[in-house]
Amino acid sequence: MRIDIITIFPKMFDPIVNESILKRAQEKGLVEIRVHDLRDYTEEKHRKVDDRPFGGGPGMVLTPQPIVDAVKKIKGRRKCKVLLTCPGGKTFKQSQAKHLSNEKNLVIICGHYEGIDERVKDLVVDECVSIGDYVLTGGEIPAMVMVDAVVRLIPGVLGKEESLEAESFEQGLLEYPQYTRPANFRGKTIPDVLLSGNHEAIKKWRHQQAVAKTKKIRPDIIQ
Ligand code: 6GU
Repeated sequence: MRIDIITIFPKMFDPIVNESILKRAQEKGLVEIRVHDLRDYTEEKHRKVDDRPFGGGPGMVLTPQPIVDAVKKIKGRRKCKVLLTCPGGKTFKQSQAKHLSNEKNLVIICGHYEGIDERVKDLVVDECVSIGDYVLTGGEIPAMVMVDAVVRLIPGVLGKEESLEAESFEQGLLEYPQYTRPANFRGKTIPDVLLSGNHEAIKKWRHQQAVAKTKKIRPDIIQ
């Protein structure tokens, strides 16, 4: 998969995209992530990429020219799915991450300021995506969230140590509680069943725990 990110803060991506599992996925050739500075695409002589909103109001709006030209140039002849981060978009979910992990080419535009010229959406954007019901200063962190969620689902990215099975949201359940050594940590012990060696009983207990936890914390995701 190739992922192109268009942003006015390209440096923000370095520590995320070039570390840990995302770094390894790129080294393995499973994904290529390219970060583009929006200012490199503006025709404005002072590299400006924003302007005041028509009709008045606070803040600045990203102008259409640099974004539309960046997307067209980056896509070239490739077929790409183009996403725009915006707080008013549809909420990003595990199911969308799964769908996106099957795409060959993704382009993510990071929104900013009070917003982005609406015409960009009609001209080059396939989908507007939000990561939740709160307001962030820009679309960079949402873009990183989406890249992380999508890339880890590409076959081969996670080793079997970091298996995709039985994880939160996969079966409409949160994950069961995990414990490791020591069995007694400062007087706090672990459930006996985990020491029983009875794999059936452990499986059953974990499922019960996952259901109880989901009902309590996230009744909305129970299938
Ligand atoms: Cl995609 N952008 C901004 N600015 N804030 C957000 C968001 C996106 N998703 C949740 N909050």
